[in-house]
Amino acid sequence: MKDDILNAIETRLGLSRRSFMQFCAAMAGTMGLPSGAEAEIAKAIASPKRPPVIWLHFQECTGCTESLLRADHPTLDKLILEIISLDYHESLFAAAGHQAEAARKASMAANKGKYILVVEGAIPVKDGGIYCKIGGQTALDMVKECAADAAAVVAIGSCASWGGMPSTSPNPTGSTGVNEIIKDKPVVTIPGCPPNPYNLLSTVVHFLTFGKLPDLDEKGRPKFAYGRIVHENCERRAHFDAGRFAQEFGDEGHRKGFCLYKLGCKGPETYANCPSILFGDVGSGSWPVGTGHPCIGCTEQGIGFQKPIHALAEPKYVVPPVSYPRITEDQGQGMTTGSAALIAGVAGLAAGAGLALGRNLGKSDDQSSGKE
Ligand code: FSX
Ligand code: SF4
Ligand code: F3S
Repeated sequence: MKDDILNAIETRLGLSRRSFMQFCAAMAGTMGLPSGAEAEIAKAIASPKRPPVIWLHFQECTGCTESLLRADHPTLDKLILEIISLDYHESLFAAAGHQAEAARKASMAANKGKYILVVEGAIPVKDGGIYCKIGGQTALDMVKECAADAAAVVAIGSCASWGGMPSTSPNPTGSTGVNEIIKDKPVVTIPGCPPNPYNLLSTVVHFLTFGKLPDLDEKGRPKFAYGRIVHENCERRAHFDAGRFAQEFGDEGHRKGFCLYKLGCKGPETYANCPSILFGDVGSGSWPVGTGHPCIGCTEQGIGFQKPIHALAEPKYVVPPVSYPRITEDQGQGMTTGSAALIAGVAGLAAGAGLALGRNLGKSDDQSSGKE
């Protein structure tokens, strides 16, 4: 890149050239773009043009915004002030009441067809949407009004994507996601409770760089982030394949970092890139399974906040083996199922084979809990 552009970036973002190019490379990597794309991304971010963003809050806990505020390189405040123009955001606004609503309306009028609408939180539709109002307007009306002239609509978090926590059964307010309401334009969904901030940053940067949204799946999720199940990239996967499971919290298997499938891990039925990009910039292990808790499927409609946390997952396409081989077999000791059957066959003692098989299965369970 030209020196003058990099100099301008250093001044504007307060980032060294090296950190800036590292950030661009990280964004390109998150989106799975080919090498060289980081230069395109750098050029787009360097442009002084900043897309206006209107950010709405409905039924939620503000965890989406909080997790974004904890993002680093560059921090959200730099992103807000220098890469996008955040024209309306209830948690970060200094303005309040009528002033804030006037700023939203003014930005929408001045940037008709050009602004990005970000929605955080579910929208209650029962009883005409009366269960969530801002400035006297229902969330239902506000999202329709703001989406009408938006260039792109992004539903951030599981609440805005498909109802999330507020839609948990019996869903008394009829909470639902943005794409159930806005049907005339694509809605990008970035589920997660909270979602990984890099998936939003990457989506915005993709829009800035290429002038279009990234490839989406049938639920509106960017394929670069939700194309694989958690289980595929989990650091405990080798334990799953070898049949080594934690049986309960705090047991030996749990302390040894064995697979959490039997504690209800929903990684085998949940699409998300958590194990690949982690959270909070604090290094390896900084994601639910890395800290020893099963994935609860927070990104996945029908799993997170719907299935009991410790109920067993139904693996999408990874079926746990029915029996598990030992990693090493002790020479000349014990009896394998095969040899037991052979001996039993020779001696005509079918019942003996059944007994040996039972013992072996019991032993295998002990191994899986780390009680060997
Ligand atoms: Fe909270 Fe966001 Fe969860 Fe929902 O994240 S972290 S309840 S997805 O809308 O604020
Ligand atoms: Fe990881 Fe969970 Fe899969 Fe086990 S079941 S390998 S802990 S994602
Ligand atoms: Fe959520 Fe599971 Fe990732 S609980 S944060 S989808 S590991």
